[in-house]
Amino acid sequence: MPSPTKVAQFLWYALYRPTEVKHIITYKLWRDPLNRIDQNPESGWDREDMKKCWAFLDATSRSFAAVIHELDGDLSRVVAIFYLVLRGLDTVEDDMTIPIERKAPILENFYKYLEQDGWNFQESGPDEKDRALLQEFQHVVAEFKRLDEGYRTAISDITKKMGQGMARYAKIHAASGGKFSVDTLASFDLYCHYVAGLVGEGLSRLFSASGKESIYLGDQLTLSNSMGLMLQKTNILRDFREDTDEGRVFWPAEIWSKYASKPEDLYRPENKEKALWALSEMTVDALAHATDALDYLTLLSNQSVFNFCAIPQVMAIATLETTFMNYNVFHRNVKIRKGEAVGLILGATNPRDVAYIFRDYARKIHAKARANDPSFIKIAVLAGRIEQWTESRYPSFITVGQPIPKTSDDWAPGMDARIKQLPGPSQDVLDQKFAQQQAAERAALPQKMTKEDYKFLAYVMLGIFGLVGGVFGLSGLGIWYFFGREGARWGADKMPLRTAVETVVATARAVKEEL
Ligand code: D61
Ligand code: MG
Repeated sequence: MPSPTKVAQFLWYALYRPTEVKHIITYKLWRDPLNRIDQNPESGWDREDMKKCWAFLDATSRSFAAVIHELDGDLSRVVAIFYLVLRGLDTVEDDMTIPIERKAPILENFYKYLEQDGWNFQESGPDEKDRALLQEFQHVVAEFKRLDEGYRTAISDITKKMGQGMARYAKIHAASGGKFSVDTLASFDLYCHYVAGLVGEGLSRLFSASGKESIYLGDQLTLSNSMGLMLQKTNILRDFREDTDEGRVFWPAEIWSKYASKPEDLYRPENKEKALWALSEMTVDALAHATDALDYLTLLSNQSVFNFCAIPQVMAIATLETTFMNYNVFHRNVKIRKGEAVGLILGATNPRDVAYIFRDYARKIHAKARANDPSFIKIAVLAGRIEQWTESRYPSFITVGQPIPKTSDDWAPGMDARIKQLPGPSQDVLDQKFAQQQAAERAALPQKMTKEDYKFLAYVMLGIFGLVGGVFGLSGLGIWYFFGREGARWGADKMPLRTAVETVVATARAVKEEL
């Protein structure tokens, strides 16, 4: 039974965010998962080791477990193992109780432990949240060994590279006296490449190896890297307070040192505006990967892989929007609302809708930017870049279910003015159009004479005959009158017509001679 305060809170939520509450209800009642591991014969659900691994996945991953469960075929199991291997590695990296002399070699050799039957690790600090995973890591090793060779090499390669990168940064951190390790933006990119960009690279290789995605996806290193960087940079931005409280600073010094002499100074109320400008710079740095992420998503063809990749990305951009210009980031954990998250899960199903989600959040970020923010122009440019990406691939003047305007000639009043700027139709198209017009006109003519038409024709003919008959009749009457009757008057008898003519001619001659 939910408590009265919970019920009241929910009613309040329903009143102020009805769409989000609708999403929660839709999600709970109607959304069927694409796949369920307990119904997927390739999930390894029937093996003890794998059952343990599935339990570890749910225990260690708050955000990725659900989407990994829904991957098609063997991918759910392969990606779950990949996740657990790297989560184990990361648990060593994050553990501040392990001295660097011990930590660095464990990180560097971690990929070798994947080949050692029964390997596990008992030295995690007591407060390490995922220490149980390392304590029983032999189950992950056992399942890793059951994977096909193609999968194993991808996971092993990535674990090796990530371990080396983590060791390198852990050493820098230790040498700095345990304060921070990332100075420049370039170094920040490299750190994020090691811990998250490589995950993107590994996942792309696993997708290719599964045959469910193009074999070329595994070679898309830049785009895969950006997928990871967008997620990792958003996490680092959001977790500023939590991380600094634990004595680790992931924000690059190049950013925070412009606004404070030590990161903790950003908490102080008198530095509020400076803190927000530092946050803006972090937002710019993360948002710069957004269009790469959109590009990556357009390359995918499997629905379960798409959901798996797209959902974390839309969560990230939504997080960037909630944290932007939000001073709470410096005091507590800022999270997106549940209804918002659920709405994103329901909506992120295809590249076009994901692009629209990105565009809408980019607009909100842009709208929140202040003109006195040193990053103001950069924010505007990045928002514009997302806007342009979306508009050029999914033009707003093309409507689903309508014919696609191809030439300036397809424009009609009420349509988008940009259609007028399309190239004009070719001569062939014009000729074809003309022929069509003619055919249409011909087809529009009446095919049979009606009664009315015959009546009209009859009147016209009657008129013509009447006229012609009248002319002939009158001429005949004239001739008869002049020659017939006059002749009779001139002579004794009725004069024949020929004599009449001869008489006229003779008379004319006589007159001429007379003159
Ligand atoms: C598509 C789909 C998911 C993707 C992707 C592409 C590209 C990259 C990533 C996921 C990885 C993004 C990592 C973002 C979260 N950051 C962390 O968890 C930090 O640890 C980084 C090192 C371990 C990475 C383990 C991992 C994470 C997600 C995965 C995965 C492996 C394998 C498959 C799928 C997703 C962060 O952890 C803090 C924490 O312990 O909570 C840290 O230590 O900085
Ligand atoms: Mg870590």
